[in-house]
Amino acid sequence: MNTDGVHDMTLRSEQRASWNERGYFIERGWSQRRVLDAMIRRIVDLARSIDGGNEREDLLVAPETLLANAPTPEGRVSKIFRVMRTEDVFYEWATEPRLLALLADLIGPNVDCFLSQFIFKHPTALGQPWHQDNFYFRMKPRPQVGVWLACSDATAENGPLWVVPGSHLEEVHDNVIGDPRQGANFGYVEIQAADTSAEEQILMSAGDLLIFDSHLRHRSTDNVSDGMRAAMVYHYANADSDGTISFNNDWVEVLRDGQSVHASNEPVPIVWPDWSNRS
Ligand SMILES: O=C(O)CCC(=O)C(=O)O
Repeated sequence: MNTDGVHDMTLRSEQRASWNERGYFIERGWSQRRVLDAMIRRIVDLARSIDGGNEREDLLVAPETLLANAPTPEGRVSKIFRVMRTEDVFYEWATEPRLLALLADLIGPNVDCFLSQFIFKHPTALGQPWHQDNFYFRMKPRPQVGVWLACSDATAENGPLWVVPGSHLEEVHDNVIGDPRQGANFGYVEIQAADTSAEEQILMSAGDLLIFDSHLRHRSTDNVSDGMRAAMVYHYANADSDGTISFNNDWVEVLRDGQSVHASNEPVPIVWPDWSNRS
Protein backbone atom coordinates (compact mmCIF):
# COMPACT_ATOMS: atom_id res chain seq x y z
CA MET A 1 0.00 0.00 0.00
CA ASN A 2 1.47 3.35 -1.00
CA THR A 3 0.78 6.53 0.88
CA ASP A 4 0.74 10.09 -0.38
CA GLY A 5 0.33 13.31 1.51
CA VAL A 6 -2.97 15.12 1.21
CA HIS A 7 -3.03 18.89 0.83
CA ASP A 8 -3.32 20.57 4.16
CA MET A 9 -6.44 22.36 3.02
CA THR A 10 -9.53 23.20 4.97
CA LEU A 11 -12.91 24.42 3.81
CA ARG A 12 -13.12 28.07 2.91
CA SER A 13 -15.31 30.06 5.30
CA GLU A 14 -18.17 30.35 2.80
CA GLN A 15 -18.05 26.60 2.11
CA ARG A 16 -18.14 25.88 5.85
CA ALA A 17 -21.00 28.33 6.41
CA SER A 18 -23.06 26.81 3.59
CA TRP A 19 -22.31 23.29 4.84
CA ASN A 20 -23.36 24.15 8.39
CA GLU A 21 -26.43 26.20 7.55
CA ARG A 22 -27.69 24.71 4.29
CA GLY A 23 -26.23 21.18 4.29
CA TYR A 24 -24.34 21.57 1.02
CA PHE A 25 -22.03 23.70 -1.04
CA ILE A 26 -21.22 23.88 -4.73
CA GLU A 27 -17.81 24.04 -6.35
CA ARG A 28 -18.24 25.51 -9.82
CA GLY A 29 -15.91 24.32 -12.59
CA TRP A 30 -14.41 21.49 -10.52
CA SER A 31 -13.71 19.08 -13.41
CA GLN A 32 -12.66 19.59 -16.98
CA ARG A 33 -14.68 18.53 -20.01
CA ARG A 34 -12.11 15.93 -21.04
CA VAL A 35 -12.49 14.15 -17.67
CA LEU A 36 -16.28 14.16 -17.96
CA ASP A 37 -16.05 12.85 -21.51
CA ALA A 38 -13.70 10.09 -20.39
CA MET A 39 -16.19 9.08 -17.69
CA ILE A 40 -19.09 8.96 -20.13
CA ARG A 41 -17.02 7.00 -22.68
CA ARG A 42 -16.06 4.43 -20.06
CA ILE A 43 -19.66 3.99 -18.92
CA VAL A 44 -20.83 3.55 -22.52
CA ASP A 45 -18.08 0.94 -23.05
CA LEU A 46 -19.08 -0.89 -19.86
CA ALA A 47 -22.78 -0.86 -20.76
CA ARG A 48 -22.03 -2.25 -24.22
CA SER A 49 -19.56 -4.84 -22.98
CA ILE A 50 -21.85 -6.15 -20.22
CA ASP A 51 -24.81 -6.16 -22.61
CA GLY A 52 -22.64 -8.15 -25.01
CA GLY A 53 -22.23 -10.91 -22.42
CA ASN A 54 -19.00 -9.94 -20.63
CA GLU A 55 -20.14 -10.52 -17.09
CA ARG A 56 -18.90 -8.21 -14.34
CA GLU A 57 -19.72 -9.72 -10.96
CA ASP A 58 -18.47 -6.59 -9.23
CA LEU A 59 -20.68 -4.05 -11.02
CA LEU A 60 -24.40 -3.48 -10.69
CA VAL A 61 -26.23 -2.22 -13.76
CA ALA A 62 -29.65 -0.74 -12.99
CA PRO A 63 -31.97 -0.56 -15.99
CA GLU A 64 -34.05 2.48 -16.90
CA THR A 65 -37.59 1.15 -16.54
CA LEU A 66 -39.13 3.35 -19.19
CA LEU A 67 -36.45 2.66 -21.79
CA ALA A 68 -36.23 -1.12 -21.96
CA ASN A 69 -36.54 -0.95 -25.75
CA ALA A 70 -33.98 1.79 -26.39
CA PRO A 71 -31.73 0.93 -29.35
CA THR A 72 -28.38 1.13 -27.52
CA PRO A 73 -27.24 -0.65 -24.33
CA GLU A 74 -26.32 2.67 -22.70
CA GLY A 75 -29.75 4.01 -23.62
CA ARG A 76 -31.34 1.28 -21.50
CA VAL A 77 -29.22 2.01 -18.43
CA SER A 78 -30.17 4.21 -15.51
CA LYS A 79 -27.20 3.63 -13.19
CA ILE A 80 -24.01 1.64 -12.99
CA PHE A 81 -22.89 1.12 -9.39
CA ARG A 82 -19.49 0.27 -7.86
CA VAL A 83 -17.36 1.67 -10.67
CA MET A 84 -14.82 3.35 -8.42
CA ARG A 85 -12.58 0.45 -7.38
CA THR A 86 -11.64 -0.99 -10.74
CA GLU A 87 -12.17 1.78 -13.28
CA ASP A 88 -9.22 4.14 -13.41
CA VAL A 89 -11.03 7.29 -14.49
CA PHE A 90 -13.47 6.98 -11.57
CA TYR A 91 -10.81 5.98 -9.04
CA GLU A 92 -8.46 8.81 -10.01
CA TRP A 93 -11.25 11.37 -9.73
CA ALA A 94 -12.44 10.06 -6.37
CA THR A 95 -8.98 10.15 -4.79
CA GLU A 96 -7.78 13.53 -6.05
CA PRO A 97 -5.92 15.27 -3.19
CA ARG A 98 -7.99 18.46 -3.40
CA LEU A 99 -11.19 16.41 -2.93
CA LEU A 100 -9.69 14.30 -0.14
CA ALA A 101 -8.68 17.48 1.65
CA LEU A 102 -12.30 18.66 1.69
CA LEU A 103 -13.48 15.23 2.81
CA ALA A 104 -10.90 15.05 5.59
CA ASP A 105 -12.11 18.40 6.85
CA LEU A 106 -15.74 17.25 6.81
CA ILE A 107 -15.37 13.62 7.94
CA GLY A 108 -11.99 13.27 9.66
CA PRO A 109 -8.70 11.52 8.96
CA ASN A 110 -10.06 8.03 8.16
CA VAL A 111 -12.37 7.96 5.18
CA ASP A 112 -13.78 5.32 2.82
CA CYS A 113 -15.73 5.76 -0.36
CA PHE A 114 -18.55 3.24 0.05
CA LEU A 115 -20.83 4.06 -2.88
CA SER A 116 -20.08 5.10 -6.44
CA GLN A 117 -22.65 5.34 -9.18
CA PHE A 118 -22.84 6.82 -12.62
CA ILE A 119 -26.36 8.09 -13.35
CA PHE A 120 -27.83 8.58 -16.78
CA LYS A 121 -31.10 10.38 -16.99
CA HIS A 122 -32.16 9.92 -20.59
CA PRO A 123 -35.00 11.89 -22.20
CA THR A 124 -38.39 10.84 -20.69
CA ALA A 125 -36.77 9.24 -17.60
CA LEU A 126 -38.55 10.06 -14.35
CA GLY A 127 -36.92 11.87 -11.48
CA GLN A 128 -36.24 10.47 -8.02
CA PRO A 129 -38.73 11.54 -5.30
CA TRP A 130 -37.83 13.43 -2.11
CA HIS A 131 -35.45 11.41 0.04
CA GLN A 132 -32.46 11.55 2.35
CA ASP A 133 -29.58 9.27 1.47
CA ASN A 134 -29.13 8.19 5.07
CA PHE A 135 -32.57 6.59 4.91
CA TYR A 136 -30.84 3.95 2.79
CA PHE A 137 -27.52 3.90 4.66
CA ARG A 138 -28.69 4.11 8.32
CA MET A 139 -25.11 4.98 9.01
CA LYS A 140 -23.26 6.45 11.99
CA PRO A 141 -21.25 8.48 12.75
CA ARG A 142 -22.30 11.45 10.70
CA PRO A 143 -21.68 13.00 8.34
CA GLN A 144 -21.80 10.86 5.26
CA VAL A 145 -20.84 13.12 2.38
CA GLY A 146 -22.29 12.83 -1.12
CA VAL A 147 -20.52 14.41 -4.07
CA TRP A 148 -22.56 14.84 -7.24
CA LEU A 149 -20.53 15.72 -10.30
CA ALA A 150 -22.45 17.12 -13.25
CA CYS A 151 -21.14 15.24 -16.31
CA SER A 152 -23.57 17.20 -18.50
CA ASP A 153 -25.31 20.45 -17.75
CA ALA A 154 -28.19 19.91 -15.31
CA THR A 155 -30.87 22.26 -16.62
CA ALA A 156 -34.43 23.04 -15.57
CA GLU A 157 -35.67 20.73 -18.35
CA ASN A 158 -33.38 17.70 -18.10
CA GLY A 159 -34.05 16.77 -14.46
CA PRO A 160 -31.78 18.66 -12.07
CA LEU A 161 -31.59 18.14 -8.32
CA TRP A 162 -33.76 20.11 -5.93
CA VAL A 163 -32.89 20.45 -2.25
CA VAL A 164 -34.47 21.78 0.93
CA PRO A 165 -31.70 23.92 2.43
CA GLY A 166 -31.22 23.30 6.15
CA SER A 167 -33.00 19.94 6.13
CA HIS A 168 -29.69 18.19 6.94
CA LEU A 169 -30.40 19.23 10.53
CA GLU A 170 -33.44 16.92 10.60
CA GLU A 171 -33.48 13.27 11.58
CA VAL A 172 -34.25 10.63 8.95
CA HIS A 173 -37.92 10.96 8.03
CA ASP A 174 -40.49 8.24 7.49
CA ASN A 175 -40.63 7.18 3.87
CA VAL A 176 -43.20 5.56 1.66
CA ILE A 177 -41.38 2.58 0.17
CA GLY A 178 -41.71 2.05 -3.56
CA ASP A 179 -42.78 4.49 -6.21
CA PRO A 180 -46.24 3.97 -7.70
CA ARG A 181 -45.56 6.04 -10.83
CA GLN A 182 -45.60 3.95 -13.97
CA GLY A 183 -42.02 3.85 -15.24
CA ALA A 184 -40.38 4.60 -11.88
CA ASN A 185 -37.08 2.86 -11.24
CA PHE A 186 -36.44 0.17 -8.62
CA GLY A 187 -35.49 1.31 -5.14
CA TYR A 188 -37.17 4.69 -4.99
CA VAL A 189 -38.77 5.82 -1.73
CA GLU A 190 -40.49 9.07 -0.85
CA ILE A 191 -40.74 11.42 2.11
CA GLN A 192 -44.30 12.66 1.87
CA ALA A 193 -44.93 14.33 5.23
CA ALA A 194 -42.39 17.14 5.28
CA ASP A 195 -42.58 20.75 4.21
CA THR A 196 -40.80 21.37 0.90
CA SER A 197 -41.86 24.98 0.43
CA ALA A 198 -38.26 26.17 0.82
CA GLU A 199 -37.03 23.91 -1.99
CA GLU A 200 -34.34 25.21 -4.31
CA GLN A 201 -33.39 24.02 -7.75
CA ILE A 202 -29.69 23.28 -8.25
CA LEU A 203 -28.78 24.20 -11.80
CA MET A 204 -25.31 23.08 -12.77
CA SER A 205 -22.93 23.32 -15.68
CA ALA A 206 -20.98 20.28 -16.75
CA GLY A 207 -18.00 20.03 -14.39
CA ASP A 208 -19.71 21.63 -11.37
CA LEU A 209 -19.72 19.66 -8.12
CA LEU A 210 -22.37 19.54 -5.39
CA ILE A 211 -21.12 18.38 -1.97
CA PHE A 212 -23.99 17.46 0.34
CA ASP A 213 -24.91 15.91 3.68
CA SER A 214 -26.71 12.55 3.65
CA HIS A 215 -29.60 14.01 5.68
CA LEU A 216 -30.26 16.77 3.14
CA ARG A 217 -33.68 16.23 1.62
CA HIS A 218 -33.36 16.19 -2.14
CA ARG A 219 -35.11 14.98 -5.26
CA SER A 220 -34.66 15.20 -9.00
CA THR A 221 -37.29 16.00 -11.60
CA ASP A 222 -38.16 14.26 -14.87
CA ASN A 223 -36.10 14.73 -17.99
CA VAL A 224 -38.50 16.52 -20.31
CA SER A 225 -35.74 17.66 -22.67
CA ASP A 226 -34.47 15.80 -25.71
CA GLY A 227 -30.93 15.40 -24.38
CA MET A 228 -29.49 13.23 -21.65
CA ARG A 229 -28.48 14.41 -18.20
CA ALA A 230 -25.51 12.58 -16.70
CA ALA A 231 -23.89 12.64 -13.27
CA MET A 232 -21.25 10.74 -11.33
CA VAL A 233 -22.07 10.39 -7.66
CA TYR A 234 -19.86 9.16 -4.80
CA HIS A 235 -20.57 8.82 -1.08
CA TYR A 236 -17.88 8.91 1.58
CA ALA A 237 -17.98 8.10 5.30
CA ASN A 238 -15.85 7.53 8.34
CA ALA A 239 -13.97 4.27 7.74
CA ASP A 240 -15.31 2.84 11.02
CA SER A 241 -18.94 3.53 10.21
CA ASP A 242 -21.73 1.34 11.38
CA GLY A 243 -24.79 0.95 9.19
CA THR A 244 -26.65 -1.02 6.58
CA ILE A 245 -24.40 -3.07 4.36
CA SER A 246 -26.00 -2.90 0.97
CA PHE A 247 -25.19 -4.97 -2.09
CA ASN A 248 -24.56 -1.81 -4.08
CA ASN A 249 -21.84 -0.65 -1.66
CA ASP A 250 -18.15 -1.37 -1.97
CA TRP A 251 -16.02 0.06 0.83
CA VAL A 252 -12.86 1.45 -0.70
CA GLU A 253 -10.33 3.02 1.66
CA VAL A 254 -9.12 6.45 0.59
CA LEU A 255 -7.70 8.13 3.71
CA ARG A 256 -5.99 6.78 6.81
CA ASP A 257 -4.59 9.10 9.46
CA GLY A 258 -5.06 11.94 7.03
CA GLN A 259 -2.87 10.31 4.38
CA SER A 260 -4.21 9.03 1.09
CA VAL A 261 -3.97 5.27 0.68
CA HIS A 262 -4.13 3.28 -2.53
CA ALA A 263 -6.78 0.58 -2.33
CA SER A 264 -6.64 -2.69 -4.21
CA ASN A 265 -8.22 -2.54 -7.64
CA GLU A 266 -9.07 -6.25 -7.62
CA PRO A 267 -12.81 -6.58 -8.33
CA VAL A 268 -14.92 -7.43 -5.28
CA PRO A 269 -17.96 -9.47 -6.35
CA ILE A 270 -21.37 -8.29 -5.18
CA VAL A 271 -22.83 -10.26 -2.29
CA TRP A 272 -26.49 -10.47 -3.22
CA PRO A 273 -29.17 -10.48 -0.53
CA ASP A 274 -31.33 -13.52 -0.05
CA TRP A 275 -34.40 -12.23 -1.89
CA SER A 276 -36.39 -15.32 -0.87
CA ASN A 277 -36.72 -13.83 2.65
CA ARG A 278 -38.56 -10.78 1.38
CA SER A 279 -42.18 -10.57 2.35
O1 LIG B 1 -29.33 12.25 -9.96
C1 LIG B 1 -30.50 12.04 -9.69
O2 LIG B 1 -31.40 12.16 -10.50
C2 LIG B 1 -30.88 11.67 -8.29
C3 LIG B 1 -29.71 11.28 -7.50
C4 LIG B 1 -30.02 11.15 -6.07
O3 LIG B 1 -30.94 11.72 -5.57
C5 LIG B 1 -29.18 10.33 -5.24
O4 LIG B 1 -28.25 9.70 -5.76
O5 LIG B 1 -29.44 10.25 -4.03
